[in-house]
Amino acid sequence: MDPAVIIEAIKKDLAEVKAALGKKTFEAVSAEAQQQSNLLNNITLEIAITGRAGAGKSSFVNALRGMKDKEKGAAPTGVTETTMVPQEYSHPTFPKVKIWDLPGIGTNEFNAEEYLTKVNFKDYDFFIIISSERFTKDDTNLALEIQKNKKKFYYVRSKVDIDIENTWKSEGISEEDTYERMQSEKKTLDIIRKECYDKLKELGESSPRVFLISRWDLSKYDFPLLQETIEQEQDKIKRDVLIMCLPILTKDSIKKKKAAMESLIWKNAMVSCTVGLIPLPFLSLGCDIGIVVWTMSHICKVFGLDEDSLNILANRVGKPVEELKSVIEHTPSTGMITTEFAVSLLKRSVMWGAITGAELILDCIPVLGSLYGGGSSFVTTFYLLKNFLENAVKDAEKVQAKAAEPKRRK
Ligand SMILES: Nc1nc2c(ncn2[C@@H]2O[C@H](COP(=O)(O)OP(=O)(O)OP(=O)(O)O)[C@@H](O)[C@H]2O)c(=O)[nH]1
Ligand SMILES: [Mg+2]
Repeated sequence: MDPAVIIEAIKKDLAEVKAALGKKTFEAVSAEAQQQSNLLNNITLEIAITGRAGAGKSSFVNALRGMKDKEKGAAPTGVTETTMVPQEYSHPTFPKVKIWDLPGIGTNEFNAEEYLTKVNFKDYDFFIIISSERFTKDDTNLALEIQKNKKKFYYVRSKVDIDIENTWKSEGISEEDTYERMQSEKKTLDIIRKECYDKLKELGESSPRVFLISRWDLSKYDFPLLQETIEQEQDKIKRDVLIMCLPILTKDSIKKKKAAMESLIWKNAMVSCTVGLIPLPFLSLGCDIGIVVWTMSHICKVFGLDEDSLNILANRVGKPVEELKSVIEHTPSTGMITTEFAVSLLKRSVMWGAITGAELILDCIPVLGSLYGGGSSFVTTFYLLKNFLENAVKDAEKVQAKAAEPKRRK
């Protein structure tokens, strides 16, 4: 590539970093980055799933974790499998994120207040109230009580796939009539939405919000909107945790994950060039390789490219995991992201630091002058992580496209 073009691209990136840096001092950014990494490693997010018996709570927990109902470790589901005490299920790759399968409400044994006390409502960040039919007084009483306790809740209407199928059958719309099916589906969803809205109004909700879902496909209906709404209503750090751990269901999820990671990588690149710095042999740069390794592994998990996430996705879409892995071009498997691997990438990335030159760096971001090598270590580390992220995004898109392909006929 033409060096002038490269220099322009670097200038643009550095200008973006400079804008993000704003008036913050380097110490402040460093503290922020460390705090962010610590929080991401340690923050807990407790999601409570509640609703009447049989509403689909346990099934929803399994869907969120990308699991089948009968799989080992899945929440037991079905008519005889009533959950009697809160059951905790960890997110498969971010274990500090917990999904709680709460006992069914409306058993007449407890009122809403007693129910919330019994399930230790203070422990949860927000509640999802599921119903597979009409919402009832039990649901709205519970919502009112949750609100009184200054927590957020979301009404979810489950099993809409059944309503849609039933309408197709009753209207005699065959599988071949795709257009008719689509129209009918839309009509059914509108009817359910209105029914839920009217019922909740009647029960005293002033401006009800209901999200329509099917446990069998979270990419359909209102689940992506529910995801988006919950994210918007969390504080910054919990929003980041949600963005990182929630499944990739739309192109938008990848975009959001990328933006969250972009804000993390430049900070981590800065920190890695100051804290616990070890000058690397044969490289005229110093950086804390541990931070670089952690950031790359984190990127893999966030984009579902680690072994566990790939297995879960393969399981969900019923394809061999090897088929999904076959389209990954750049991102190594998590076990391969070691210090040696990071050093080998740094060696390749070192040209960025060299091309940039101290003058250009200092011209763009003077504060970097205090770093090892007058900022060239930062540029090297930043470009390594930036490339890693760009590649992870491309790989994640390919994996999602592969997962979405119709299954091959045997
Ligand atoms: N078609 C369809 N079936 C669902 C959906 N969600 C749940 N089910 C089915 O509904 C039944 C009850 O689901 P569960 O998840 O066990 O319900 P629950 O709310 O946990 O029930 P309890 O623990 O007894 O209160 C199961 O047979 C599920 O397979 C859905 O979105 N679509
Ligand atoms: Mg259950």
